[in-house]
Amino acid sequence: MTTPLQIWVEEQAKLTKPDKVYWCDGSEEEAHRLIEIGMKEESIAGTPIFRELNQKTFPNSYYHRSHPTDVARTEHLTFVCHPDKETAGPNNNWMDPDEAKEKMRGISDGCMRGKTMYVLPYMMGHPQSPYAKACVQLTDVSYVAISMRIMTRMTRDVIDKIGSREDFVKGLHSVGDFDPNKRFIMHFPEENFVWSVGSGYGGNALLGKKCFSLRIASYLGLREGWLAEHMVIMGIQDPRGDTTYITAALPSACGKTNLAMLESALPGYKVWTIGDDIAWLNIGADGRLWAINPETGFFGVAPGTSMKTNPNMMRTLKKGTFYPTLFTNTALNTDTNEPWWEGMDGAEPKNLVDWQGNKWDSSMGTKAAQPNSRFTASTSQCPALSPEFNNPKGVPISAIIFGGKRTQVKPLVVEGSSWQNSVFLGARMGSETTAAAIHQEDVVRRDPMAMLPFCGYNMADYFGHWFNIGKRLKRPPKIFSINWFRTDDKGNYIWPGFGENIRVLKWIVDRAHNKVGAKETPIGLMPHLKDLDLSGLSIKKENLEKLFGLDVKGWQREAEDIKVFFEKFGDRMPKEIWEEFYKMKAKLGGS
Ligand code: SAT
Ligand code: MN
Repeated sequence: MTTPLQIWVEEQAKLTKPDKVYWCDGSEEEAHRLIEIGMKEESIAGTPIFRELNQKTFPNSYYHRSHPTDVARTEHLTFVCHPDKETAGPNNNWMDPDEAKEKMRGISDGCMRGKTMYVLPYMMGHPQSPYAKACVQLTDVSYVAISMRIMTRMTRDVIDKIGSREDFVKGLHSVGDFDPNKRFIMHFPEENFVWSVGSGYGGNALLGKKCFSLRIASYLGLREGWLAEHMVIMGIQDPRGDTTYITAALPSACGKTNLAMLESALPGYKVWTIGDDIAWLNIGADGRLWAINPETGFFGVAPGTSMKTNPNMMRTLKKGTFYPTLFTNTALNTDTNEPWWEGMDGAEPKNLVDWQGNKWDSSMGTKAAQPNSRFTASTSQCPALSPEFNNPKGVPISAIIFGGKRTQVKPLVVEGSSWQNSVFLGARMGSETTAAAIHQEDVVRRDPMAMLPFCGYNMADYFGHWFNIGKRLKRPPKIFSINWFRTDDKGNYIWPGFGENIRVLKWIVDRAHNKVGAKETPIGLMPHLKDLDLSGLSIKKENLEKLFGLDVKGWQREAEDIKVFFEKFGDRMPKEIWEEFYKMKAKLGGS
């Protein structure tokens, strides 16, 4: 009997016209075969898809160079195609679904000619989890097939699981000819379908990640009563041995991976990693919020990663198991055949080529590694991986953190005073832009809950959904905002960050367990300095003021910017958001 899955694959093959259709089984043997093909048969702009790295120091690692125009997410080419524009909201690009499909059919006709179509059956979430979803992605490049094998649970069992069902999650991906004018990432939330052409870059091409697990899943969550969030999931073990689970949302390239596997600077504390990018949050029978990580890999920013900033990630990258590790658009040390990037430990190697293969040294004033160069590695290789990682139920969440990169105005940590105030606290977040997407860098943009590029529907409804979830929780987590990125007058970071962030996490955990008090301020609850363990740090008094004080003038300006953003949502914005906004504004005083 022909199944809906087989029919769908045949239809896509008829349109894209590959030479071969190959159904992946996710095995180790297959991964080796595809890497061989990527080293010998497939290429991008004349460069083989994979090149073997030093197998002694970086076992089972391979190097990949993307097309030079294809190095980050392209938000301006990303569309969410609900039948009506209002459902997509001002936070998304929108196209009518029929028009979008027509356009994509034109671009996709024959786009896999001369290539193999890989059929990738995969699960997002543990197969035994009630929250897991069965998915199939088609792609025409081995890099994406191998990346998906690292990032998801890819097995043939998924095909049996789908059986004769039609409601599996569908992804059609082709790199096309990398022409940026024919590059689109189209989402069809009503059909659980993503159609992406023209880019091989992570967030545009690994369709289980941002496209499904956030944009499409957030809309599923709205209809089914759960949340798909851009969040780290981690356990914090205290000196007594008790572990408290928290999640943390930060925009792309703001340190989520470093946070997720932080090595504690405070004795007796230990962090357990569950995820570094995506959390699916469901309300458990006990009325608590429970989190699973639907992914099985890390797709993290390489520059700045070192034994000092993220020792667990460096260990993960060098672990070498039957999952390959990939390095994309880093520089290469041509003496040792190792990947290299700015901020790596040790002196600058003598013989380097940059991410485009040109001879490079730092006197040239350019970057050797593309600023958004990435590693792709299996979570199973992480020494801090939580024993709960594969628990199909997930872990119960006691605190949620919203963060962003703000060199000015925002203090180190603030707590929401109620669920309503906390949703507003998440909604008002802003962050300076990074290299993770193609746009001007280092400008502040509002990025509520770090979901601006990932919420698959109108964000006004998303805030409403957060309020509704709160009403159903019997034991809601406490909610905080953090900012590790304040700078002094010379532009140097004030807060030491990385392993020292445990000091703030400790306060958050203590608050979650009602062990310490907090003081009320116009923007929320802030710590009494005596409750924060700052022992051994030397932070100047004026800088402590920046981290823990309230810049009233700065916040009055901030309020104006927040208002302009909120107004975009018109009448659809929940009234609770405006209530909290005007409460804050009144407390801040001024005009
Ligand atoms: O490109 S990804 O979306 O996968 C990574 C990121 O930007 O967070
Ligand atoms: Mn991310």
